[in-house]
Amino acid sequence: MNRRLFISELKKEQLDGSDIVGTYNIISSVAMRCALKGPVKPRHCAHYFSIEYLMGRGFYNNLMELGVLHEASSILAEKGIDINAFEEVEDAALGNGGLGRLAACFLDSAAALGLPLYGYGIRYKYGLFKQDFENGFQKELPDDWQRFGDPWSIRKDDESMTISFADMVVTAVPYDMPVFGKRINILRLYQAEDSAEAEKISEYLYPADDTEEGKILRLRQEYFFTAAACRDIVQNFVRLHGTNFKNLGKYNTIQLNDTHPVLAIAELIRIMTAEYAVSFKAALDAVKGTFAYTNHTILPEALECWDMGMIERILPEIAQIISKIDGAARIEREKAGYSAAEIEETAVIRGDKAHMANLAVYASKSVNGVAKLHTEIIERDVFPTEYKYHPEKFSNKTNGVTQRRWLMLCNGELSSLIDKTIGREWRNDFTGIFALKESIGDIAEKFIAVKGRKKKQLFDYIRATEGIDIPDDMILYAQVKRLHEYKRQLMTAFAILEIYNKLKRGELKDFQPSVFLFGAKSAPSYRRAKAIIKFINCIAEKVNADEQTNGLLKVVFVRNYNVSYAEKIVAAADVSLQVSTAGFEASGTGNMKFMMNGAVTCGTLDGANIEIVDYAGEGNNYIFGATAEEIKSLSSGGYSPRKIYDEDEELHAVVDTLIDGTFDDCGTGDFADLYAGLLKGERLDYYFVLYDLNSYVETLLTINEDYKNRVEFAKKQLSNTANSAYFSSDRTIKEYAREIWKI
Ligand code: 26Q
Repeated sequence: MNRRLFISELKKEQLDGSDIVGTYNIISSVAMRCALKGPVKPRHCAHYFSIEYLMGRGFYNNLMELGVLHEASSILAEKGIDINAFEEVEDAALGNGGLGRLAACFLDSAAALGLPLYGYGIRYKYGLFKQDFENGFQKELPDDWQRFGDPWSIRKDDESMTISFADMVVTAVPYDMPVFGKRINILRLYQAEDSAEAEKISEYLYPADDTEEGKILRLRQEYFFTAAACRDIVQNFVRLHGTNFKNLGKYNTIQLNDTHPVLAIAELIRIMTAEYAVSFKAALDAVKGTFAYTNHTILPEALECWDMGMIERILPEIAQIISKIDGAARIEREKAGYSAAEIEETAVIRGDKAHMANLAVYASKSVNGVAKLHTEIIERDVFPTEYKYHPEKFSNKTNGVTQRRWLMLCNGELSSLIDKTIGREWRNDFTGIFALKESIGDIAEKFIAVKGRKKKQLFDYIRATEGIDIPDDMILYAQVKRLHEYKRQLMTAFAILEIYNKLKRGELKDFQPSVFLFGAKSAPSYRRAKAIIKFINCIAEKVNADEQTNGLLKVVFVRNYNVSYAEKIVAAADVSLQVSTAGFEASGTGNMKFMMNGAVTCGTLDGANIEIVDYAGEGNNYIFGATAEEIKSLSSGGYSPRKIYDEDEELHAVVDTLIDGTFDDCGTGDFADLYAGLLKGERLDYYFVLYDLNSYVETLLTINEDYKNRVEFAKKQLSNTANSAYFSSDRTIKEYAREIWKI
């Protein structure tokens, strides 16, 4: 981008410091105007289909990528405006967690590396709800992100498309959001228009699907954006290469971000057969060379199945094509020697349900997991038969995160310390960060000062937004991620209570003052997750008010955790809590952000934690708890949480706070339900909270002890930063580009 042009254009504008939103829109559009002379879509490219994109604030990141953040900041300062004032403009949260944030990191890396990757998704009117607490309970408020304007998108009316359902026709209007880097890629988000009914399709992210109506809406969403995107890709292909669809996959890969966009497979076949007179067989072959599928979760409840009857009603042609794919797969597999049971297990249609993961696995040229352990699990346990017959289709692509947002942008202080130590080359090629290893001893003191500064900034912010006072010198343990039972925020809550009780009894001499910080949103209908939020808020209230201990122990659950909050937290944290039940967290990506910023991981051998420890060394991290193998064998019988509860007094006492009146769930019965999940009824303590609790507490206390030697601890932290190159999404994207997309 032409910086001089940007400066002169921006200087011409009337900037009014009292109108922050107006000024935000002016600066953003000047930057867009100056930047948008990007390359057109090339012949050969990859497409990313995702129902979520968690982009975070575009403003600072885009100005940084365009190389004009500094210039904008000076021009504003001349006019008396602090560039940080734009933090009041909230970010668009068109996603709810790891899967959506991964999509955003991938787009960033591809643009930075100059690789053509085009994102497709939905332009939701409302993003993920805004979270407030009311008496400690989560309350959901609509996120009307467009009220600040949307200066980083361009509406493309002339490229609108008509999408047909059996009972309605809607217009898909694209909004193009440029992604800046070495090249400019585009994230194309479709908005549904034409009628009130149509508009509902792009109104909410994850509409409640506990009713038939909700399910249908979700089905419409999935079809809506994938159908528009497929047509866009086909039109482009035909323009460049004609109608020889044999070559479709040679020039295009469509990467499916989990199963939500899998209807695209049937739709692409529909377009070729119905609109270009291709035979079903040829269309199926073309599709098989085009799609690639990434699995992000092994939780059975997240493996999508659609009622065939419902698809028939809403999308009759698609239902027919899915049936034909199912038939073709059965014949093909019989010929290939699959047993009858194997054919059934891998079938696209099982009973009266379309099994979206099976469809994806069958019709894709590539299937991948997102961390080493996760890929092993999907090969061995989730898709064993397909792996047996087509091992060549499967591969691992360990996730990564973009160091541009998650280190350079969010932690300027650490970034300049790195510059001073090893020069600036790591900014262009992140593998260069490894050179830091040689100087860890020399810069440990300076690192301690940087951490201190980032903590102070965060604690000031928390004081202002949450009204909670945290002393600057506390050790910061952070657990920030979606709220889910398998992530075991409840286990951290129990661990805090054990530590609190020990402090009260005077058992912890020389305990270093510590704060436990949580950030998480719960799905609105997920009762137990919401109960855990309330429980932790109760603990926070009690612990923070206790004058005997509150100089030593604090607990804070921040409201409305989002990408922008994460940027502040990962930079400040000392200890990254990654304590999922082994075998359940596909990868995790928060763990990588903390690592880059020099936090030690306190975690289980799960997801990418395993690889983090491989790279940064066990001695620089804190691993505890059952392994995935142990969990698997315990799950198949013989685990008795009741026995643990009966035999361990301290554990017994903290679990009992759920039912003994210590805390008040306002008559909802939520706490008793959490208790029942652990000790009563079926599937007792399904996530092994009680099993791992003791070793967790021990590990937290070891960390606390080790922290006393500040310099030694800082060296461990720095070793994590120095060894984090592998966890850059630049590395991940290069692997996708080379091995799957062939771009
Ligand atoms: C499924 C069926 C019906 C309705 C909703 C869903 C649904 C929605 C969202 C299922 C899953 C998701 C989101 C999954 C997700 O965020 N997974 C995370 O992906 C990250 C990126 O690969 C990993 O790092 C995390 O480990 C994984 O949990």
